[in-house]
Amino acid sequence: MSDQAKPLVGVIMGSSSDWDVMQHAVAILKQFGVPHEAQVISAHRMPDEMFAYAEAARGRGLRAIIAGAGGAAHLPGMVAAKTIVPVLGVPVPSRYLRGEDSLLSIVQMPKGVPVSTFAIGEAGAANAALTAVAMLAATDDALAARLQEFRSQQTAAAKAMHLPNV
Ligand code: RP5
Repeated sequence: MSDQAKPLVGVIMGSSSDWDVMQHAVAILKQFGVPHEAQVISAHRMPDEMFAYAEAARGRGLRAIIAGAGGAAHLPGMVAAKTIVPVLGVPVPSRYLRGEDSLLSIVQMPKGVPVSTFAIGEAGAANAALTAVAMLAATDDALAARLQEFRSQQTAAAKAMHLPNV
């Protein structure tokens, strides 16, 4: 899957089973009109393709890579090892450890090769995309205005919240 313009953000995931979570990153990128692409690249089942993707990323114009994986989630770290494009890691909930394994696998990168790590699941996927938007907004005033409006809408919604009488 890819947006029509040259992608600025790559969304990759270790399996199609990660899509339920990772679709929330793609939804944000669509909402903000950020050119993007999304595909399955598995660290342990497609290692050659993973390295090729990472090696080509900067030359293709990608400004951020959002990488989601579950379990022994080495995809974000291994991609980060092969590119200086910022990697935003999303821990996908796993079957037995509910994503705590994914989180620890992604967040505990040794010093020198960073992976920015987000919350487990849907919130992490959406926030990784919002961070990519913020990174791009640093040099795109129109995108910055859309991001500010997005935040203002959340503020207004929170201010309008009412609790039931107790
Ligand atoms: C990881 O293994 C994927 O990121 C996924 O979260 C997990 C399970 O993959 P499937 O067995 O569902 O393909 O590589």
